Amino acid sequence: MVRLSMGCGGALTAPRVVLTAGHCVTGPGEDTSIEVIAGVTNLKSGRAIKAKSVTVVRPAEFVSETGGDDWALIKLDRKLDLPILEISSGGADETGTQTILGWGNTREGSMQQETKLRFGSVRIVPDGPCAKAYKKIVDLVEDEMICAAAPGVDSCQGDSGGPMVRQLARGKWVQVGIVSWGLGCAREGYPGVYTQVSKFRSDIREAARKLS
Ligand code: 4AZ
Repeated sequence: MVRLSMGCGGALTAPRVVLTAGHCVTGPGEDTSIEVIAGVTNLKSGRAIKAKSVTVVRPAEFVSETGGDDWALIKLDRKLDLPILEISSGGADETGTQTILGWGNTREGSMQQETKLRFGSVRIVPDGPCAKAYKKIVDLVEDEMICAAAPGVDSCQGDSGGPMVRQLARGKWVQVGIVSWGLGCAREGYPGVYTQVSKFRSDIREAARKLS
């Protein structure tokens, strides 16, 4: 997991490529403005590994987080010697308990981002009930979004772009979602909404391969 200077999270999907949310970047093309902090949970640690962006890839279909296609890749100025987070191929990974993590706000409306990485457990909310919850606000793009919630636990502002992960039986972690949007944070009846990365797995892998 990495922290991005515009105030988002991300995950290392290849040694030189960060996967984040489409709405965290200003668009595709050359972008040398993003600073990346990796390899630490405490952003102020002297052991932090720092890198800069070179280019950004974002699907042409992206308009805004609620419209779907909310993913982007950031090519770094160098390879990082850190573990890679694999993207889930879907199926049983997209059920049950998930872990969300980030340096974002610990409550809705709080202005403060965290120095230490925080994490929490949430459970997948099926598309039907999630779409129903948001019906009055927006139509959930059910095949590109996956919802998750737990009482008092949620992603929040500043967590966007970071991963939702699941631990497999053998102990290995896979990425199931990207923090995307939601109404407020941890509001009862309004799950957090995540980019369903399994649906973009081949697009993301192909784009990352071209960047590497
Ligand atoms: C945000 O503003 C944000 N509760 C991220 C996730 C959620 C809400 C807001 C989901 O970046």
